Amino acid sequence: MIDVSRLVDGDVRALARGISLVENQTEGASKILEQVYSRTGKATVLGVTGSPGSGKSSLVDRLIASYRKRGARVGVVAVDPSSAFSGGAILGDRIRMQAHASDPGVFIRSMATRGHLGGLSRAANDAIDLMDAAGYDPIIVETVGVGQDEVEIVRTADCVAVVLVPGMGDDIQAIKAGILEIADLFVINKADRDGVDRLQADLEYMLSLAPELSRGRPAILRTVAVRDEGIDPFREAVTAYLAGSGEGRRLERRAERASARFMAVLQDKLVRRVREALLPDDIFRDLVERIARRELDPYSAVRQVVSRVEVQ
Ligand SMILES: Nc1nc2c(ncn2[C@@H]2O[C@H](COP(=O)(O)OP(=O)(O)OP(=O)(O)O)[C@@H](O)[C@H]2O)c(=O)[nH]1
Ligand SMILES: [Mg+2]
Repeated sequence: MIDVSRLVDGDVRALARGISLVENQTEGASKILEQVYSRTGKATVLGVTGSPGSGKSSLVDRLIASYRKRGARVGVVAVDPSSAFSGGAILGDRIRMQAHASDPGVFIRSMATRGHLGGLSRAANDAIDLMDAAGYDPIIVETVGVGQDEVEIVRTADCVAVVLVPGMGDDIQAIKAGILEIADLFVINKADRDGVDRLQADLEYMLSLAPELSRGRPAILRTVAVRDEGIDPFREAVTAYLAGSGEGRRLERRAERASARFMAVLQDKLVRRVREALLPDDIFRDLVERIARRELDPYSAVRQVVSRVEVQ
């Protein structure tokens, strides 16, 4: 267990330990969240997503500096895509954001996408809550914009920034599926490269085709993260979005997040309870083997188990 009052007082070690506990789903992790939850909800959660290598971590690093200049304490959850493509982003994140490692006003946590029994989204949201309770605001969440889990994590952030880079050809087509819908603002990073105007024009055209976006058209910004260009405007666009989107939109997002969190915890707990009560390891293995041998289908197997579950 950890000392929750120390975590709430901003003790960095208590926070780090708390996050490890919720990440590993250890006994007592849910107790911590039960105790801190009423103190959460104060921080603005900013989601930063986009293709692998688009410069998300570099942007987050510069954003941290921009927020720090204004005295904010910044929390970061960087979800490691664990892909061969990006070659170990945790290391990348560390290097990219290293400048802030010794700053007590910055708390950075990298999370691997693999090995999350209770779900990556649940773990990331728990970490956000703990940072929130510890007084960090804003909390920036970096995930790659591919994969259901990753998109799920940022989807319910208070503001979602989608990072694009010029010169990736069909990239904008790939981005179309799912990502366009969740963007509250677009950031064209690596604007030092050729093709920026073309990308912006493509994006604007695509947005013009989108069926009426209930929340208005997302702003499009240009940045060169490695040269610290366009970062303050990025931060200001986030603030403007939050101010302009109104309380109603914020509450709507938060209701979505609450619903997703409730369902994730419910699923997790129910599956555990059912496994404990009705499916000890040997029976579970036996069922799985029969399903693998096609002697039993998974639907019938679940129906049999569920029929033995009493609700109430
Ligand atoms: N030319 C140029 N390179 C950039 C810019 N921003 C980032 N980069 C470079 O792009 C590479 C990837 O940057 P990251 O910040 O790690 O990108 P990322 O999106 O976090 O990557 P993953 O987390 O692995 O998906 C690095 O080599 C950066 O130095 C930019 O504005 N211009
Ligand atoms: Mg990164």
